[in-house]
Amino acid sequence: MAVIQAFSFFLAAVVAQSTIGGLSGSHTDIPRWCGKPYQSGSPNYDPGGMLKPPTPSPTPMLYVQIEPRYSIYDSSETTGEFLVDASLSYTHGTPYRNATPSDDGGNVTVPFTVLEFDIRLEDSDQLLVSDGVAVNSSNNRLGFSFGDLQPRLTPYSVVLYGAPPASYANQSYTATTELWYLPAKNNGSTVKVDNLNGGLSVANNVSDYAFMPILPFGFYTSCSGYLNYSLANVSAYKDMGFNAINPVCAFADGDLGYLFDWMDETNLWYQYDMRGTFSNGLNVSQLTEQIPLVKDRSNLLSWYTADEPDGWQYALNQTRIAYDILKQEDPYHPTALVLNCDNYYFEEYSSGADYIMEDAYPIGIDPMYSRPWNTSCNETYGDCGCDDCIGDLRDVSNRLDDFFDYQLWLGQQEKPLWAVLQAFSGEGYWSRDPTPEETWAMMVLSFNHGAKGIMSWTFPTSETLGVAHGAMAKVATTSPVSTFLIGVPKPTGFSVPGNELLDVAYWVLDTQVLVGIVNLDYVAQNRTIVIDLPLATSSLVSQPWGSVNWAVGNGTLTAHGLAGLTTSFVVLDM
Ligand SMILES: *[C@@H]1O[C@H](CO)[C@@H](O)[C@H](O)[C@H]1NC(C)=O
Ligand SMILES: *[C@@H]1O[C@H](CO)[C@@H](O)[C@H](O)[C@H]1NC(C)=O
Ligand SMILES: *[C@@H]1O[C@H](CO)[C@@H](O)[C@H](O)[C@H]1NC(C)=O
Ligand SMILES: *[C@@H]1O[C@H](CO)[C@@H](O)[C@H](O)[C@H]1NC(C)=O
Ligand SMILES: *[C@@H]1O[C@H](CO)[C@@H](O)[C@H](O)[C@H]1NC(C)=O
Ligand SMILES: *[C@@H]1O[C@H](CO)[C@@H](O)[C@H](O)[C@H]1NC(C)=O
Ligand SMILES: *[C@@H]1O[C@H](CO)[C@@H](O)[C@H](O)[C@H]1NC(C)=O
Ligand SMILES: *[C@@H]1O[C@H](CO)[C@@H](O)[C@H](O)[C@H]1NC(C)=O
Ligand SMILES: *[C@@H]1O[C@H](CO)[C@@H](O)[C@H](O)[C@H]1NC(C)=O
Ligand SMILES: *[C@@H]1O[C@H](CO)[C@@H](O)[C@H](O)[C@H]1NC(C)=O
Ligand SMILES: *[C@@H]1O[C@H](CO)[C@@H](O)[C@H](O)[C@H]1NC(C)=O
Ligand SMILES: CC(=O)N[C@H]1CO[C@H](CO)[C@@H](O)[C@@H]1O
Repeated sequence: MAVIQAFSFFLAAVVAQSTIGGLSGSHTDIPRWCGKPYQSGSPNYDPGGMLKPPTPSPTPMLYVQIEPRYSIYDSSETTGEFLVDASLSYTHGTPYRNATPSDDGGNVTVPFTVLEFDIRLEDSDQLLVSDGVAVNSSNNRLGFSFGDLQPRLTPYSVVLYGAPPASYANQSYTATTELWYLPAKNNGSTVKVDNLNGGLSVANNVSDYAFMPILPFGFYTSCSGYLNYSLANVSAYKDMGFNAINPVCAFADGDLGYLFDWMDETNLWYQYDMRGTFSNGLNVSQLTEQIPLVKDRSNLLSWYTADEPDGWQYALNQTRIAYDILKQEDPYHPTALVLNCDNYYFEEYSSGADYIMEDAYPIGIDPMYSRPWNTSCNETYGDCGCDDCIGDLRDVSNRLDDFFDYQLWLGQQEKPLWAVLQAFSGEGYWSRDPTPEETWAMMVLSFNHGAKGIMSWTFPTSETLGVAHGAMAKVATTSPVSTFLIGVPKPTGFSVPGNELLDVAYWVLDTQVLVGIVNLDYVAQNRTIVIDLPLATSSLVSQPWGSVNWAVGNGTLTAHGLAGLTTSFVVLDM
């Protein structure tokens, strides 16, 4: 995180010796962040590790993918779902011909518009689903029953065999995935990732082990400067509106059981932070020691392994090694990490996470010139505190967009993204704190660009920023807003012609739509602003966030003037 980055000169040298392997070989002795030399006088060179969009093929391919709706199921559940994609893609998949022999002897061809398939357990060949989906459709939900499937602590391998319907069809497609069907627990917690909508679903003693969807919202929080004092401090944090926390301490730091007991007692969901202990180089003995101390606690939300592994240039396999150990020792919880770099070995580092966090901190930086190190910053050189940033609120949404693009380029099933927002300043890079208005703008931008959780750096922050975060947390984690944010796969963003500084996105659920609006202009506009929604709408239901005097027409939102940095969430009937 930021605080550690200040010491990156000292530590990078240590890291270089102990853990770097295979990274741009001969430059490992130069202090670097995100692979870029940042000390004045260091030579400039290509840091490597940069993803580029794949070259499109001239004709579309059929890209068939399958994954379970939830990262895990347990034996308290009798039915599950698979998500099946049959997308036409110019970058991934296998050859597709939009013609398939007809059933009528095979001489005549008909268009290939439906993919029929069986989904089976690989080992036993047991049939789970037999169905079909339209070619070029995605996120199709296919229900199935667990029947007499044995719950177990290892995943089942699942395979999909697909083809056009006709019996003479000569095109075929396969896709594989893993299905976890675990014995239900009656202690601790069980947490699953919703692979369709991106939220988490949690079960523990408070819910009587029933799964409840949550949108996690909170802070990385100091243990020695706040959490270790009292249960009252933990309750006070929760009462501010937060449902989640990342205490920046671990059992390896001392006997902190009482502190985790307090969070269990208040039902505050924690990311268990092993930034300093998940791996000493590639020695994982501290990781394996900590797992049994934490895995059966009632508010364990997730395992947090690497803090900015890309910034530190940890060994490329380090996050995945920890991930595999965690899955084996505790399949009941997801694993997360935060990436600090814009585009540095994204695939390798993110392979160790079930959801990926980004921490672009744009407020008060000089994106062109590194004040702490007296160098310029560009794509290959320098550390300006926010990698490849423009020093604008949109650095946050750009980073989320980039991480979604990288996953698309890699042909991966999308992992949820969370935003780590700036609630601090200093360390030479950041000349000031964000204001509350900038904070809310970064939050709505994050949601508008698909973030499914917020975990800001760091608490205690200023009283003003603590209150600002709590105010949004109360709205974003409760209905109606949370119902949309984690009840829909991804918001649809669109631009408003003539108002390029408006960031607008919407989420449709049944007969209502949530619209998120951010005015990125710092200056008030004294003119009529009309947002044309690409949907028919009838009336305003509520404005859970903001106080814009919106007039609602059929498919339009109209405001006579907007204050600088206005943010608003409105719910409309369709
Ligand atoms: C991980 O990478 C390091 C450095 O590249 C290498 O020495 C080590 O053998 C790798 N470990 C595994 C388990 O692949
Ligand atoms: C980036 O900055 C370094 C150091 O000033 C310089 O050598 C290099 O040419 C610059 N690269 C680009 C792409 O501007
Ligand atoms: C298919 O074509 C072959 C050769 O042209 C022909 O002999 C056969 O009768 C045709 N079958 C049908 C069902 O039209
Ligand atoms: C496939 O669907 C996408 C959008 O979902 C659309 O943009 C594209 O044109 C479709 N491709 C074909 C070949 O129909
Ligand atoms: C599949 O069948 C079509 C029509 O009968 C034929 O043109 C095509 O070459 C065949 N493709 C393969 C891969 O056999
Ligand atoms: C929690 O339950 C699991 C099995 O359901 C059991 O293996 C484990 O020992 C229990 N842990 C505690 C701390 O009771
Ligand atoms: C919390 O930790 C700090 C730093 O280690 C220590 O000074 C303080 O006494 C601790 N507070 C309590 C109540 O344990
Ligand atoms: C849940 O269990 C924790 C201990 O793990 C306990 O502190 C808490 O009071 C329990 N909550 C309820 C509602 O039973
Ligand atoms: C791994 O680290 C632990 C301390 O965390 C140390 O006791 C142990 O000797 C190390 N193992 C190896 C093989 O270096
Ligand atoms: C905004 O515009 C209206 C009409 O053009 C004008 O009457 C009003 O004084 C303006 N307000 C500000 C704050 O400029
Ligand atoms: C709203 O607009 C849509 C077209 O955008 C139209 O189809 C619909 O009939 C309109 N509804 C009303 C109530 O005017
Ligand atoms: C919000 C809150 O209760 N903060 C308290 C945390 O603990 C310290 C030390 O006891 C108090 O000074 C804070 O007021």
